[in-house]
Amino acid sequence: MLAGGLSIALVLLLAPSALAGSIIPESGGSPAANHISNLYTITLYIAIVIFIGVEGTIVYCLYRFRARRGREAKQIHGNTRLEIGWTLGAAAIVVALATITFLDLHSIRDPSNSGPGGLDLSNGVQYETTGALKPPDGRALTIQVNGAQFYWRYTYLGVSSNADGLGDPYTYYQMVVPTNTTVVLKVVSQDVVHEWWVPQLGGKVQAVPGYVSETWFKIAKPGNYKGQCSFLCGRGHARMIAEVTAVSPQKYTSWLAQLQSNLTAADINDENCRKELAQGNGPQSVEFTKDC
Ligand SMILES: [Cu+2]
Repeated sequence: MLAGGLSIALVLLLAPSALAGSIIPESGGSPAANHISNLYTITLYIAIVIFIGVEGTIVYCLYRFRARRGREAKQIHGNTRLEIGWTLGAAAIVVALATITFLDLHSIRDPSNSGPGGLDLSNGVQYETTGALKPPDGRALTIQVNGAQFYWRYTYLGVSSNADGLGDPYTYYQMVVPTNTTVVLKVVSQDVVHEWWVPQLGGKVQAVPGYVSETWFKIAKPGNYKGQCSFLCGRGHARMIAEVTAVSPQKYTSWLAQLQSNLTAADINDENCRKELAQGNGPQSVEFTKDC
C-alpha cells in the first residue's frame, strides 16, 4: 500500500517535466501558453489518478480472486450503489474540468495590458489595435503576420507616416518584439491556408486567405521562441519556420529605426536604378549603379 502511494506521488511529481512538450504543451513564453499548459497539467493529473485507480483495481482483483482448486466464483448481478457512484463520480469530474476550462478560457483568449517596463504606447496612437482583440486599455503593438508559400512576412503596422498606410517596415522569418509589451498579431494569408504556431507563446492560429485572424502574446524575458507553420500548405511546408525574438523596448526601438532606414535606403537605390534604366542605361553601361 505504501509502495503504491509512493509510486503515485512520484508519477505525479515527475509527470509535468518528463512530459513537457509531448503530452503537456510547451509554455514559458507568454501567459496564454502558460494557461493552456496548466489546463493540460490539471487534466493529466486527474487522468493519472484515474488510470492508476482502474489499473490497480484490475491487478488487485486478478490476484485476489484468481482461480484456485475447489474455489467457486460467486454468481452476482450488478451493484446499484456502485454503478450510481461511478456514474456520478465521472460526471462530477467532467463538470469540474469544464468549469475550470471555461473559467480559464478568457485568460487564454483575451490579451492583458502591457506590463511595467514595456514599450511606451501611451502616445502611440499608431500602435493602437483596431481589431476585435485588444487589451483592456486598448493599447497593443500590432504586427501583421502574412503566410505565403513558403515563408512568413511580418509587417510592423502603423510605423510609417504614409497616409495610405503603406511603407511600414517588414521582416521575413524572424519577428522582433519588445518585452513586457502586449503584442496583437493579425494573421493573414496571401495564397493558401497556413497556420501560425509558436508553441511557447500560445495556441495555433489559422491564416486563411480573405480573413484576418487575431492572436496575442506578451513575453516577459528576452529570448528566442521557435515556431513553424502547422497546417500542410504545399510541398515547401516544412520550410515555413518562424522565430520570435524578444528584446528590451530600448533595443526594439533602435532596431526598428535601423530597419526602417535600411528599407528607405534600399527603396531610394531601387528608384535610382529605375531612373537609370529609363534613361537607357542598362547593366552593361558604365553609368549604371553597381548596386542595382
Ligand atoms: Cu505550411
